Parts: sequence; structure tokens; C-alpha cells
Amino acid sequence: MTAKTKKIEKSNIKNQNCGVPASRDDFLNFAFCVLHFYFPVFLASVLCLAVTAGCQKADEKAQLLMEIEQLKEQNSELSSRAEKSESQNEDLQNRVRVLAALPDDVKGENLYTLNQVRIGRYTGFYDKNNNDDIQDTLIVYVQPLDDQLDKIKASGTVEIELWDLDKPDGQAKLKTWKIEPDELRALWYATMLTINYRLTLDIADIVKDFDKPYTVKMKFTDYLSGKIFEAQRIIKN
Ligand SMILES: [Ca+2]
Repeated sequence: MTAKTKKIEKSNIKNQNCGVPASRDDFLNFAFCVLHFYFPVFLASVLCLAVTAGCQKADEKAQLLMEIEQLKEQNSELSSRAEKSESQNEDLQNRVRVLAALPDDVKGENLYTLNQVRIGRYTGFYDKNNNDDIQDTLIVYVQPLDDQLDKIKASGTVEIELWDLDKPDGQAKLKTWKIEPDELRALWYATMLTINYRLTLDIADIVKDFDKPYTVKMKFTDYLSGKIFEAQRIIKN
């Protein structure tokens, strides 16, 4: 056997086993072997990895969406709590402000407990100017009551609103008056029958038709407790 024959046999053996090439022909055979047998496996592996990566991305997106929804719910709940706390804080600050503004001789003694505030039954329209039988004044009787329903001269701010509920929204409230504590104190009014605050309010240019009912709404802010008491009454001739 010649040397050339031995080389060919050696090359065929390596080609059959896909071994390491020892010459250019062997190298070509080796490359063909790699492309033919290993490249499909390599390609399949790449595709599998790509599919797996795609699935992972889809899972990550779903997880992120779920976390975003959870954060939205938490944010909404926290906003609601913050709003409630802000309202409570404002209420407490109002009470502190009211208590701090009390005169020193009132803070420690003569303290009352305001239970409710009523609008007196004689509240209505009266002719107080010119005696021309044309009603020009709204008189509102405000009655602060303690726990025993006794009338007490509670200090505070009074807001009065006059409403014509037959009118559409936005036009039904005809007028608002606000009476501060100093002014209110001077309006404490006693008769043979009762005692209460007596508010005299000008309605000459506000009410023209006296044949229909009107509604008086009252808001009393008690300066001792900071609490707000509300009442309303229908008035008609
Ligand atoms: Ca009059």
C-alpha cells in the first residue's frame, strides 16, 4: 500500500466520524458535516429560545399590567383616606380656632351645651317701611336650645338663605345674609312670650310675589363647640 492510498483511507475514516480534519479536503468534509448535521440543531435551538423569550415577555407584560391595576386601586384608596383626613383636620382646626377666639372669662365658666337651633314660628314677611301694606322685610327668629330645650344666648355666626323652590336650579336661591357674632349679640330679643335672636332682613327688591311659599334656611356656627346647626322653615302669608 502506497502513502497516497494510506492518506485517502485516513481521510475517509475521519469524514465518516466527523473528526478533526488533517488537510484541506478533510476541512471541507468537516464543514459540510457541521452544516449538514449541526446547523439544523442550532437553528432549532435558536427558534426555541426565541419562542421561550416571547412567552416570558408576554408573562412579564401581564404581570406588569396586574401590578399597575393594583397600584391604581391602592392610589385610589389612599386618595380617599387623604381626603377624609383632610376634612376631619379642617373640622378640628375650625373648632380650635373657635375655642382660641373665646374671651378668657368664657373659657373656664358659664359654658353651655348647644343641643339644637330652631327657626321660630313667627318668622315671615312684614311691612316695616312706609306702612304701605307692601311687605319689605323678612324677620327670622333664631332660637338656640340647650340639652333641656331652654333657650340660650349662644354665641356664633348665622347664615340665612331665602329660597324660591319653584324656580329652576341656579335661580332658586334668592339671597344670602351672614350675621357675625358681634352683630348677632345685639339682636337678642325678648318678648312677653319668648326670647330669641331677631334678624331683620331687607327683601324689598328681592321678593315681589307674596302669594307663594318661600323657604328660609338657617346655618348657625356655634363658637363654643365649633359645631354647625342647620334648620329650615317654609313661610307663606
Ligand atoms: Ca312696606
